[in-house]
Amino acid sequence: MTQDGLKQYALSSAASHKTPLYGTAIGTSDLTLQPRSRAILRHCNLVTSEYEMKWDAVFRHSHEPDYAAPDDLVAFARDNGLAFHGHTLWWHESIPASHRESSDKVFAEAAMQHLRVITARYAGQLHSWDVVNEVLEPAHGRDDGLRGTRFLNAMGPDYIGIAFQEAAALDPNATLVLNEMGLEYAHPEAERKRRAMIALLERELSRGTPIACLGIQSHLTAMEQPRHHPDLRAFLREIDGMGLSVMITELDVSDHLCPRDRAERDRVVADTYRAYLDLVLEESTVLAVTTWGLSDDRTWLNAFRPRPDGSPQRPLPLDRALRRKPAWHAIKAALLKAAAHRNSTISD
Ligand code: 9MR
Repeated sequence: MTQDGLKQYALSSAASHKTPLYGTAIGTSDLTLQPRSRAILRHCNLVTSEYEMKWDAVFRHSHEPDYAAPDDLVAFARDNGLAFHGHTLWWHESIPASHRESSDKVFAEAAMQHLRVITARYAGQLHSWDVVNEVLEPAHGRDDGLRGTRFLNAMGPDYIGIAFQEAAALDPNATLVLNEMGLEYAHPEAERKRRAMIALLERELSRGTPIACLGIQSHLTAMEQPRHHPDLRAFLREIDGMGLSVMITELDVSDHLCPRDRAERDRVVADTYRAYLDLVLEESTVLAVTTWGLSDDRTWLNAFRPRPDGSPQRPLPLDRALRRKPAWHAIKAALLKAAAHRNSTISD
């Protein structure tokens, strides 16, 4: 079957033209396994790097950077006509071991050097970059809601603006994304984070920081994520009103609170995908929907949030045999609904 023939049955065909791209996080091990790389090509029109592009990953083996893995990922996307989303330039959890104890000055210089070199290396080849990741943590007690990190300590609160200015100068065509976790939840801390995000974006945009898009990670939990979520809706309207697009950057649905029965679990997970995507796609200009893995054997959740009964999590669109689950159909339906809506709005 030709690639076009495959695409016609794929999520990426629901996600085309005026609709968001659909993608997955990948690693280089996915590229060499034939059924897996085939599934990626079949279902996606965007890919992102799950960890191999991060600062600590690039400096994993020595003081010299090694770009072999990100080079392979970017080449895979280019050779197969997929958009590539870079993840991520500055994240407090991906600092190389050699810089955990370095002075603020040395740290700031090294962080800037990493940002400049990797942005320049892939300039013109990426659809978008997560420039900074998880910069807010209201529980850390600052008035501006910023997370206390080495980046903040070494460079002060201007570090976010600096990162975006540098990235924009080196790769003017990439959409620059500020990526955040926990904006999508229903508890009071999430609302505090949403308020802090609005204030941060207003501050940065008013001083000309070239943020184009808000990345909403969207690691959801089935039976916890509310079907109706007026606070999230209001937040997304405010983001839209600021002229920012949205990317759903790390979507998955943990089933650790669901009953063991597989069919029931899959139904609840799919339902969570559908309600969430419908809401975000209704309120935002969504550039891409990315799931944090494509099939259930490639999820971080078994390690991070194991099910109490010990059975493996089923949080992604495909099962371990790469067969479509109800979640796949839920994503497809949400993307098609968004496409129909956008087309009717455009022709109005
Ligand atoms: O899923 C990623 C895992 O394989 C890596 O070991 C880990 C550390 O680099 O990062 C995980 O991805 C995280 C993402 O980069 C940022 N948001 C939370 C994700 C899950 O922890």
